[in-house]
Amino acid sequence: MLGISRNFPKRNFSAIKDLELTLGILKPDLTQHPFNLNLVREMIVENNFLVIRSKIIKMDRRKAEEFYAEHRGKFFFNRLVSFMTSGPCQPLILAKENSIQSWRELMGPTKVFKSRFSDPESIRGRFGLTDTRNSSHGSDSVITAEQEMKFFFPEFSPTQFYAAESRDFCHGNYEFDAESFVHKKISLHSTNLG
Ligand code: RTP
Ligand code: MG
Repeated sequence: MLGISRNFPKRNFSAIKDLELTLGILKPDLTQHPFNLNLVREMIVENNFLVIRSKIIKMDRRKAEEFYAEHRGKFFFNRLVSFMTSGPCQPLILAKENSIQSWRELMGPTKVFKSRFSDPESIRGRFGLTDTRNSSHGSDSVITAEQEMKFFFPEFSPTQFYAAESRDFCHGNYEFDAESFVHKKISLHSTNLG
């Protein structure tokens, strides 16, 4: 269902200055709508986000409640947790200069009934269904980005990424794997062996 591949555009390989990491989630309303899911994936690549890590998971109630703990007690909490456990989610580690703000701009405002008018070309403006079923999540600060990356990708180390991978990405030394929806560092060793 989620393994659709289309021809994604290649980005212009110019040097990038500083990659910032953020955590995005493609929510169940999107993952259960393959045509829209693929359009959003295209938006991500076209907007020059590098997809550093990507996985598809199904959250159980405990995990979703933990992720949204800051919203416990709010009127939409139960609805939000039920929605987030209703189907697969695709958490993503995204990299770009100023990625936290840039990803939130691409998502558009939280409230879909607003974003359809104010930001019709954003992810939520184009694909969101309701104020809760709003297609995507994005970290709102450097601190939450770190916490949320750890929550979904405990095996990923930002320190290790900056030490071992980010330079290659900054210099365009990567390729895009549409099937797994991730940008991969090109191993010069393996290409030389041909
Ligand atoms: P997110 O955390 O998902 O990136 O969204 P956000 O910062 O823009 O919004 P936030 O206030 O953190 O709310 C988290 C998620 O709760 C759902 N929500 N439903 N009135 C409602 O029904 C309502 N309000 C918020 C949305 O899924 C929102 O993204
Ligand atoms: Mg939030």
